[in-house]
Amino acid sequence: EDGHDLWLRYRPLPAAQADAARGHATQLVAGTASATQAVTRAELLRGLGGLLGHAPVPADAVSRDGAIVVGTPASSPLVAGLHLDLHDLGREGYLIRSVVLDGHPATVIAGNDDIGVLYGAFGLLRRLQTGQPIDRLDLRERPRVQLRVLDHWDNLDGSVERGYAGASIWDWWRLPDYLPPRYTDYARANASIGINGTVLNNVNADPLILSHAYLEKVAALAGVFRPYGIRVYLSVRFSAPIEVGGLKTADPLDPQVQRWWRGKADEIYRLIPDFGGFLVKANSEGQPGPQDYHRSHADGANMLAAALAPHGGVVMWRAFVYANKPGEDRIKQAYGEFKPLDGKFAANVLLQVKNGPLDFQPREPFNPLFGAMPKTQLMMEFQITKEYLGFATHLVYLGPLYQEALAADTMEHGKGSTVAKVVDGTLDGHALTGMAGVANIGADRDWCGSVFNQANWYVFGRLAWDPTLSARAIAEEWTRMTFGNDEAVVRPVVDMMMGSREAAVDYMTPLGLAHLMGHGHHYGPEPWDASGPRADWTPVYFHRADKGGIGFDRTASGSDAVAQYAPPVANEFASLRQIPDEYLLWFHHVPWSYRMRSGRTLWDELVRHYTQGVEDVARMRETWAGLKGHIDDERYRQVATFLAIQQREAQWWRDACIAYFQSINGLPLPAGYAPPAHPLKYYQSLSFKYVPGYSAW
Ligand code: BDP
Repeated sequence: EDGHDLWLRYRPLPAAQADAARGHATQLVAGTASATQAVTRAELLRGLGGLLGHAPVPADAVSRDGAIVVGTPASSPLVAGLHLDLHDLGREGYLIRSVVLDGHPATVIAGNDDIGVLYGAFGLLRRLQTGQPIDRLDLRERPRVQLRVLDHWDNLDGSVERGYAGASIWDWWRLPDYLPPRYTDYARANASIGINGTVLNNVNADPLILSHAYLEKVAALAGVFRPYGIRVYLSVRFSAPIEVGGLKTADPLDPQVQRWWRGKADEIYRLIPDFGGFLVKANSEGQPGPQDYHRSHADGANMLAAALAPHGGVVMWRAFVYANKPGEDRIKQAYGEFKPLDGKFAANVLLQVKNGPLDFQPREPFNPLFGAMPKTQLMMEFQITKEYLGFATHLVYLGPLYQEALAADTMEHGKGSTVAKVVDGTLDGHALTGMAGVANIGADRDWCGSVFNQANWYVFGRLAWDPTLSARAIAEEWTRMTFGNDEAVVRPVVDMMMGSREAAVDYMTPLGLAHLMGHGHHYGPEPWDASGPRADWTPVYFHRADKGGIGFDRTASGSDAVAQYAPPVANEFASLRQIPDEYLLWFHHVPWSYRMRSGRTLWDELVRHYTQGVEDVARMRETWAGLKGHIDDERYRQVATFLAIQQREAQWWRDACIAYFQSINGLPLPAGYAPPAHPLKYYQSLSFKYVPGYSAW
């Protein structure tokens, strides 16, 4: 049990359940005319064989009770003969129904297209894996979001930006010739949760990816992924016409530049007819972009979109921009840049917006661009890799973070105008919709650096399929698929997962604090850091602690970032009486003696939260220790070890932050709270070269 099988382990079900299900999986009537049909059939044989002890017998017709019949009306006369109502399922939806065929009870998995049927096969397997019966079924499913995409921040040298699970899984050296099974397993895993796109390379893009030699490698990967309904996309560098094309400019209004991109798109589509499109980070953190030529983001995006449009490709243009403007609140800048461009983007452009206005912090309010650009197709960008949440080792289930962002109410058209409805296009009637997650996948045996990190890949996919699903329900699904259906395991593990994100917020950045982590590497606490090169990369810029108080005044008396939200939201955030505690210091600078709802002072409350975070991790450890014997040794020990690391580092976060804030406010700790283990100097002396040096002093 090294985690390699992810949630597709297909270990034998308990005898009673397997016995009950076997009668409903006696035969498998499934075509192999297309590659997708073939992998669907193979997955069902593999999954049912594993779960039930023996696989159903492949057959051409239903000759006994309990057959599973799989296909589309076009691929299967049996399915066609059932005259199922498939019209509202789209291309990717599916139906699973218990029917009677030729006098025999059977189960049909049907869709309008092979890919919907594959999703249905995974849906049926998931039911079994999660301990549910497979008789008397009548399920209909279709994705609510069109583009469900992983963004790999993988570099062509094999490293992964913000990757904590080993090197890149793309072996550019041996591509396009060698295609190890791992690529297929990657595609299976993604298809099992409905992911239908992958951006192979880092947003800080190397222009070389657009060279013909690399495009052939990309085409080989696309060939592996195609049967699983996954399209490939590439991050492109805006200045590629210069670097790869030898032109003197990358000005989007220059006809030569436009021609170059059109030619490049044609070349790509000759190699990859179903290529997805481009992801672009432009004029952001030093990347080139249209503004280098005094053109707008829309000019840049639309020029690329025009090159892709004849082939059906899209541009995912990132809204993560913040120029180095001293004095201007960093979190306001993307809105300032993009809001005026609402309605100016071509039909095949999506604006890819991070969930919060800063940068994937443990907690942020929702990004005010959601709800502010009704004439633009906004797609969500979440981070799955835990850049700001403890890298590989900390157990932080991101479901609650995603759900919080998706459920946030923009109030754009009154109550119920949730971010989820912006993302699924229903709020403003957009057809082209998307959700991206920055992948946490690497070459480690377990793909994600820890077993629990796999849950974050899983929950991202499930929420991209349906942003209204609950984080808890998905955690339970994943737990059952990953650790089995032993109720003594499921409940405690799910509870532990569900509490884990709040624990991390508490020991890192409670009450609306953000960006207190170490410079560059983003690991561990450095709230004191005020070093260059940019003020808005430093913790002191964000927490603004001084003798008088702490927090960033973003009300009208400060940066007025609240004004970027619809009035009811702005009013709530601006009001000290109304603002939820969890966003307090994000929007307000308040005195240390400020009286919180709890009756405690802000300082006491802050200390309480930091301490709570550490205690919660201690409890997670106890929970896990209680599962010893219920979980195989290998995975048990890895998680136990990682939780011990997490507890030590939660303590480090708490102590370093408390020691620092205390050095500023000079206040005593509230009664009953232990002082930091070391003086502030100790925490400040820790270095981070290659690995965290907290034990080095
Ligand atoms: C930041 C990461 C940086 C990314 C950037 C981005 O630290 O590595 O390049 O986001 O999203 O969070 O472009």
